[in-house]
Amino acid sequence: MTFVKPGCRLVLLASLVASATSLWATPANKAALERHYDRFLSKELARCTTCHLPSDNKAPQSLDDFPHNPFGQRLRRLGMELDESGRKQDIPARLKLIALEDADADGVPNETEILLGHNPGDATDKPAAKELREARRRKPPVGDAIPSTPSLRPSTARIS
Ligand SMILES: [Ca+2]
Repeated sequence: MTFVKPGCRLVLLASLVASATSLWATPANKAALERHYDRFLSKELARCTTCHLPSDNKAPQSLDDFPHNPFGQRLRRLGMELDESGRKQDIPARLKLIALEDADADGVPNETEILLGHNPGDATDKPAAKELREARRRKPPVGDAIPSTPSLRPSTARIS
């Protein structure tokens, strides 16, 4: 049996907790995304690939084996910025802050893409012009939490 000094045990325990936290962060963030958009989130977006690039790695060792797509990178970077400034940096707060941004530069705001079932981190997946026209015509249901977000209000939506 290997002897580990008490001080080293604490460091070892801290590093194990830190690595476990980073491994569990993605499922927690995915769950937060699902809670935030609730029934407005399509099944296709209730997946890791909403924030991460697809991977064929069957034996991942860390989150580095699952790089972020542009949307995931933006969420991650914003979380670090908010944390450094001591502001609330949970997933709902971050999603609201980048709702009108266009992470994948496909011309459609992040939240518009999400609500129309398209990946905000994949420029090859974006709503067709017809979907955007129909979305502009729809009035948000009264009393729903999600339609109160600015990107769904016809006067503030930046759908082109
Ligand atoms: Ca997209």
